[in-house]
Amino acid sequence: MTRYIPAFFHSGRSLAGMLAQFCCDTDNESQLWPGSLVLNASNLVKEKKEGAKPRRSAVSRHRASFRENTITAYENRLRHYSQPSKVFRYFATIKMRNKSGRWEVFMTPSDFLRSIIPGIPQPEKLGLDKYRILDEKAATKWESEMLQDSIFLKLGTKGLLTFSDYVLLTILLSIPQRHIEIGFKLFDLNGDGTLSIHDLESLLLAISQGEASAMNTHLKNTLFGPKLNKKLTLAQFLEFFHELNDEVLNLEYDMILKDRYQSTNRSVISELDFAKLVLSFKSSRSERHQALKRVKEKYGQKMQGITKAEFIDFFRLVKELDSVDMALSFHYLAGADINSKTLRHIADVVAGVTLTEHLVEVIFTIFDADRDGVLRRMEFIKALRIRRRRSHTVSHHFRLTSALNAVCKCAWRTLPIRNSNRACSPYS
Ligand SMILES: [Ca+2]
Ligand SMILES: [Ca+2]
Repeated sequence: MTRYIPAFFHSGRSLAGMLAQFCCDTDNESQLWPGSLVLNASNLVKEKKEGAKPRRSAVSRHRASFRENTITAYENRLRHYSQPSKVFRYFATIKMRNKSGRWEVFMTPSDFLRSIIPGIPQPEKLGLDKYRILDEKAATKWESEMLQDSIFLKLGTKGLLTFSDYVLLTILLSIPQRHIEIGFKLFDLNGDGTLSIHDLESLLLAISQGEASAMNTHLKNTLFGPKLNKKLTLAQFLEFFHELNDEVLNLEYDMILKDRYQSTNRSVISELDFAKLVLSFKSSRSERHQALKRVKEKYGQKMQGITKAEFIDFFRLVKELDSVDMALSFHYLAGADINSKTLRHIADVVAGVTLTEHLVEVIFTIFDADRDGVLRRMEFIKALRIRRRRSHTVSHHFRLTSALNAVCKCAWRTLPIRNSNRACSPYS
């Protein structure tokens, strides 16, 4: 029965949104697209300001909070379990004509961040398949909220992301550097140390099982030049990879600050909010509850906060979780306990990050359930492994094994014994 509750609230939310729109909107144009907001150049600025308005409700505070918690839980599950195309359709907020004149859905950088950060609510009226429709004039006037040097602006002139961009970025944010290096070598089929746009296309088609194409991404011009004839070296790709990861972590921190503490002007996020974020996909409710209780007891009254630098260092460590797991298992095999000193040492050696004493203390408060100062490996790794995925995208729907199969198929087809020089496509 409980599994129908989110669907019920989601329907209620959509219905309420539509009713409100029909009752309040005097602009006839908006009725052309039921359930969507139609923007023209004159009301674009107003809508931009209203877009991120927090949810309001006339019902009692308790019911409003229950409703918001239910929607937040639903959105977190959607981020984690739904098909990438559905996640994209839920969090994307812009629909406009593309260069060939066809209507296409786009994500703004903020939409993209909301799609990967658990607990950040999607604005009202902009849920599944609900978009702001930009007419041609509004599309030309639309401006991204990103800073000039943002990596998102390099992806397209206005930082708008297509579905293929979304898939590619999600993959790049989910996998560790070591996997990028291996993938790069696997798809460098002629072995010259560079990737062409066609190699990247094969990689993306294979990983996304045909759902995303490098040809549809704005990223192709950034990586391969306007004529798409540039060859991409591993060093260039890694530079882009690090720049993207650092900027997204920076923006993620700022977005959490803005969402949680807009009224208080606080400059650091609390230990409790950090713990909620880290444990957002933890399957055991009671363990999550106990962990949050420990954090609340310890930092509820004397909050120091998690700085942006600590936040970025922690998630850099999470990204290298496979190597951390291996290092931890060596320690366990050797009979050594994982205390705070060992964890700091592993973080330094494996991910090149220096965890502050305060951050290590917070990590132990979250994960050390029996409070004996020693970390249980599997609990620590399991919870963070789920968090690292960013979304369900890479882990379940886009299988790296598909990519490896594609490489094997290509290698088989190009074997000299088969005496065939035909072009290799993983899907032919
Ligand atoms: Ca090559
Ligand atoms: Ca323990």
